[in-house]
Amino acid sequence: MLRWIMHVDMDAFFASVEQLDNPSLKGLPVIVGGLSGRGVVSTCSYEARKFGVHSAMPMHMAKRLCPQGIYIQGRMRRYKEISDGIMEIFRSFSPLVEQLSVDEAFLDVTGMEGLYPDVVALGKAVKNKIYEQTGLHASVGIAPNKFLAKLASDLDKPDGLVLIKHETAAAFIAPMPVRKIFGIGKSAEAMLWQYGIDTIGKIAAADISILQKVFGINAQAVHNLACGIDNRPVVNETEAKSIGKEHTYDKDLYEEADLKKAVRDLCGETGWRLRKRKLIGYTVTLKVKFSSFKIITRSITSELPVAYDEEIYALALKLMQQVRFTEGVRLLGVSISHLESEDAAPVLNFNENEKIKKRNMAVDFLKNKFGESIIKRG
Ligand code: TTP
Ligand code: MG
Repeated sequence: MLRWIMHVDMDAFFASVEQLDNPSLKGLPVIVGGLSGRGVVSTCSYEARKFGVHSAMPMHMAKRLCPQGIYIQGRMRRYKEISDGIMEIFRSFSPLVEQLSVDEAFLDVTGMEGLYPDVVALGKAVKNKIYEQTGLHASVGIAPNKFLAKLASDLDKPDGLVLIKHETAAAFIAPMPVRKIFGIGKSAEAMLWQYGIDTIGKIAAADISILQKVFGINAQAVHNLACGIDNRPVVNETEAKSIGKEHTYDKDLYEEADLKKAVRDLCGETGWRLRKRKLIGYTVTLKVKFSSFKIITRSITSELPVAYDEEIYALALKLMQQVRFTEGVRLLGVSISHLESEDAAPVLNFNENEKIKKRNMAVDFLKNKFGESIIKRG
């Protein structure tokens, strides 16, 4: 049976949701992102892209390029809500769905084309169902594997549907620039150019020893991709749905200062575990077990992705304010959920804070090197 993988990616996702919720914005250049001083563009409608505006661009630059644009502060909670509905639709088509980010997923649809005239009809059915249930457009790529499917979904955006066939896959990608291979960035591209390699086809034809100079131990994997080969399976979300840390104290805690310090340490450990797995999260949960063994939990969902200790602690503090500490505390727990891959969620640059990032990176380095308990906040 031929393997078929589908990659679905929503078009101009955050901006399209804003246009959906406020139809008077349809057809207009809509720019979504952080509107504060150092905010950046999360995304923009295709109308705004004509002005050169794009994701990750500083907001002030976007305003210069497109002064007539409509600028909207991102509303992550709303996007998540719609995203959950879309993922549900995917699961109605295939039991094997791997969510990559808020607006994209892989579906393993092997064998399912039997229920439709062909795989393209299946792709159309997915697109139609998304549109009927949400009013939003998606682009679909269908191919023998993940790499090709993701590449395909991007080729005919917006509202696209591209099929890459097994027998023609390698020839189809051969003329494409090397940067189309996930993981090949500017520096690898420049090194490849030194060897006269500027297309995927030339990587496929290159000597493995040359590729080793550029990609080290990943040379074979890159070569495979260039040949259109990618055996990675689509994996269901068996991954932990939340990450966190809890601790039972030798003596019950009573003092506010002690409670805060304990929560702060738990946030540090949670953040570290999160970043070690290259994840970000949106929902922070605080668990408190009192002397009487009564347990309460409080959660808060952030509009912005959270990855750093300080960000987690700021939310945990808000949760502490919602709890009435009328007796001693035996146990505290902090966890974070609604997780996403750090790469798949470039939304981090909503409000990038370089200082916080650098400090966390330094702490993580030491913890990775010397173990988790090396650093606690003074
Ligand atoms: P993308 O799928 O990369 O972009 P998009 O859906 O807006 O546009 P298209 O797919 O049609 O090219 O990202 C999905 C959402 O993630 C996007 O709507 C906003 C958010 N995002 C950021 O916040 N920052 C970024 O740098 C990127 C690339 C996306
Ligand atoms: Mg998208």
